[in-house]
Amino acid sequence: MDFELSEELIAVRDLAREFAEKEIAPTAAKDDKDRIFRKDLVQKMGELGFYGSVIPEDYGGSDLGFLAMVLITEEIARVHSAMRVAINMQIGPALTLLQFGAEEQKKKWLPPLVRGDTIGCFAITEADAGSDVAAMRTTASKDGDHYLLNGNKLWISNAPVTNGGLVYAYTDREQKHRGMSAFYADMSQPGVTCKPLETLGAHCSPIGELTFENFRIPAANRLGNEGDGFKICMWQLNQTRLNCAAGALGVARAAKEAAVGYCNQRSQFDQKIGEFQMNQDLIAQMVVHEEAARLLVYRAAWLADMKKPNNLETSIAKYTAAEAAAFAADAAMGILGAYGYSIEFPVERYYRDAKSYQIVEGSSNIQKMIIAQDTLGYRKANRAF
Ligand code: GRA
Repeated sequence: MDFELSEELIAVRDLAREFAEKEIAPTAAKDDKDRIFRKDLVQKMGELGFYGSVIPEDYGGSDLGFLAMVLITEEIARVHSAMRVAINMQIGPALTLLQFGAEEQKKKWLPPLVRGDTIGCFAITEADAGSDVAAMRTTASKDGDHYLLNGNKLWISNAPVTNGGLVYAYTDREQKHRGMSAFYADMSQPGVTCKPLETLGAHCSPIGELTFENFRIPAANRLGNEGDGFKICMWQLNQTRLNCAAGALGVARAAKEAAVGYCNQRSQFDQKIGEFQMNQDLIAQMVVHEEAARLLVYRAAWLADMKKPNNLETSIAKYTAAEAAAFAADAAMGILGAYGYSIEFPVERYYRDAKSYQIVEGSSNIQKMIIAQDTLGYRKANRAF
């Protein structure tokens, strides 16, 4: 077992760290406060190849792999978690197109997603279909060589700014999950409207509700066959879950760094607050949870790079990293006290952003369900496609 990163991976990680610290950090607090979508930064990340690490060169990527993707993602999320969501909105559709798209579809849609010219999204969730993906109601009915999409997608990241992404809908509701299909949709076409929504955290990641009313999608935009949608969706969630796991790891690290810095700077009762054992307990737990999460996230990425099934390992990594982020943000706020609670300092942003990781891309409870059911033999989490 080799725990050393290659020189190439170290260089990629350092590039992402430098970009995050020089270009994202200076305005992160203000961008968060003003809820600004930094399209310029999203496109710069595209220029730097941050979305292309998992995409072959033929389609505009660098093919560096999943380990590169998680290293980049961790560095970006450490500085501003909302910018991590932007990465996921590009690589989620891109990876799914790469896996299930026909050659023509890949040639057409992948390079602009990798560059950041297309601002991506993926529309799965609905008002009554969160954890229960198969409960979605959006339909796609055949109309000549098009489909007419009708329905509402809720909590869709990038909804207010997207011009292209994946939409999942039923082509045959009678077939339950086996009647779901996946489409690539040009979101700049008429028939889709967006109502922007606001959330507790991730303020620089615009989110909203998409309403499709007789929205026309060419039949040529379907991925795979009619009825393949649920399995495509499950495959996609496994990829985007790994990105979230890496993002949570970045937030856990940021919160720990803030706590450590403050412990060494702040004195009370004539000693540095790091000397109090109750704070040492929190620091130790932060370190342990973060390190465990890092090893699990890197292992899941390594398995993906080896083209080995990794759904179970990704769920374990996502759960561990999300809990590590939530713990670290909460502990950091305890250590920083009023300075943590104040909006003048970044810990309250970490706290708000950390919470999202226990909810998105399959909640912590969904990850636990997958892990436990696999262990008990009720479900096989790992599948080969
Ligand atoms: O028997 P079959 O042939 O019909 O197949 C079944 C099963 O074998 C069928 O699907 C197959 N299947 C899979 N196939 C390939 C199940 N899992 C997989 C897989 N991983 N790969 C039905 O299976 P089932 O187990 O009966 O399905 P279910 O109980 O309806 O649902 C399963 C499950 C709960 C795991 C699923 O619905 C799920 O993952 N739910 C969580 C939803 C989720 O993660 N949503 C994320 C929304 S997007 C988002 O959060 C954006 C965040 C943005 C950001 O911050 O980055």
